Formats: sequence, C-alpha cells, structure tokens
Amino acid sequence: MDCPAWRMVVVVPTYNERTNLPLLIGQVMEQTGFSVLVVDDSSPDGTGQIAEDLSRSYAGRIAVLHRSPPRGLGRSYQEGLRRALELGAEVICQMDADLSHDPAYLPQLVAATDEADVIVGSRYVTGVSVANWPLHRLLLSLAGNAYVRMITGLRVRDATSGFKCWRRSALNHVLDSPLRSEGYALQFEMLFHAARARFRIVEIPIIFVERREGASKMSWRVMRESLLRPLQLMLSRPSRAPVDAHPRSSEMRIP
Ligand SMILES: Nc1nc2c(ncn2[C@@H]2O[C@H](COP(=O)(O)OP(=O)(O)OP(=O)(O)O)[C@@H](O)[C@H]2O)c(=O)[nH]1
Ligand SMILES: [Mg+2]
Repeated sequence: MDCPAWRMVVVVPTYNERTNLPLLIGQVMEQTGFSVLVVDDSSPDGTGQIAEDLSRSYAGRIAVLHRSPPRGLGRSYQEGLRRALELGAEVICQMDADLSHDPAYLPQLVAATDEADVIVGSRYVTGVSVANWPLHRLLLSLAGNAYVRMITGLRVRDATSGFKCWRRSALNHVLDSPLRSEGYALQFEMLFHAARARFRIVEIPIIFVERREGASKMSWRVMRESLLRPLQLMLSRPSRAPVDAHPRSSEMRIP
C-alpha cells in the first residue's frame, strides 16, 4: 500500500461509531488525495465490520486496523499513527469519527504543513468556536486547556484537540518519545514532546460541532489522567535532540 494514495493519511480511532463512520468516510473521500486508516477497538456495535465494508467500496483508500481488548484511545492512536508512517505517509492527520471535526478543513490543515510541523485544528483561536456544546463541557475544556498551558508551558490554546496534521519528521520524533497517556491526555502529551523538540506548532481555527449520534467515551479515569499528566510532563527530562524541525518555535517556554 505504499502508493501515492498513502502520502496523506487520516487516522481515525473508533469505538461504537457505526452511524457516524460511513458519513465521515464519505466526506473524507470527497477530499482529493486522502486515505483513511480506521483504528477500531473491537467495537461491540460492529463498527469494525462497517469499516471493512467501506474499505471495499473505496478500494485502495481505506485500511482498517482491528485491535483486541483491552481498548484504549492512547494505544489506538499510537498504533494507528505508527502504521501510517509504515505506509509511507508524509503528512499524517488525525480526527475523531463522531463528525465533530469537519473533513472539509483537511486541505487547509495539510497546506499549513508547508510552514509548520504540527497543525492543530483549534476551537479557541478566534474566541470560542464550538456548536451545541453544553456549558459544562465548554467550561471543562477551557479550564483543562488553561491548566495544561499553565503547568507545562505549552503555548497552544487548544492543546486537547484531536484534529491535527503532522509532518512525518515531527510525528516520528514524538512517537519515539516516552508516551504514557491512555486517554485524551495523549493529545497534549504529544504536542508537549513536539514543542520541547522545537518543532513548529500552529493553530488553525475550526468550528467544532458536538456529536449527534453515539455516546462520548469520557470517563473519570481519563479526567484524572488529564490532571496528573501535565505535572508529570513538567517534571520530566528532555530525551533527545530533534531532527529536521522547522527553525523556530515560539509555542512553549522551554524549561
Ligand atoms: N479505537 C478507539 N477509539 C476510541 C476509544 N475511545 C474513544 N474513541 C474514539 O475517539 C474519538 C473521540 O472520542 P469521543 O467519545 O468523541 O470523545 P470526545 O470527542 O473527547 O468527547 P465528546 O465531545 O463527548 O464526543 C471518537 O472517534 C471515538 O470513537 C477507544 O478506546 N478506542
Ligand atoms: Mg467527540
């Protein structure tokens, strides 16, 4: 599968997204040049089989990675992103399957990799751009981001965003870093290692839409991890020097 179709790969983790996945895949396929790697965690609702069916409908542009229990977003992302590198991808995007992230932004995010190493589709560049979120979710997200910035020094307004694009060199470096997060904390943990290695991170505004179908997988365990991980990152030591980074990074006060 190391053909040009796999130069730009979108990694999509799924757990019980049977209604959303076909819509998402259809919308990504409308974008020229993108392929999709679905990382399904043995979803009880049959999302994995639906992904297989979709891979036959869009032959050569969809691949499916089936994981065995125990499930975990962190591991799914790491496995999927590594597989995208093995497939030869030069630009690797990641997005949720629940239609909160509009695939129409993908070309814009990829274009920005000409100037930067990591592109974050951000809810908080131009004020707050979220639709249909209950107030408590918004406050939790804003407070979480403020906390991550304050403790880690990361200068990214939406550090918990799951909508990102990576240049191959930056992703390679970050996947070689000691990643520990099981849940959403992986989003800022990966950014932290990219910023520490002085890869250039930019944020591009997106409008985030709350999921209409399926259920959120947010849990207390995930939230507790998100509270502890910034402290652990702050206390951690740099591992090794970066390769092939864009020259400047102003997104972090390097400790
Ligand atoms: N492979 C895998 N995917 C997961 C797991 N947990 C969540 N996902 C997927 O990760 C993406 C984000 O999960 P959501 O539950 O939407 O989390 P969220 O977007 O932070 O929360 P909401 O705003 O409530 O939707 C979705 O595509 C999920 O299907 C998991 O354990 N394994
Ligand atoms: Mg979601």
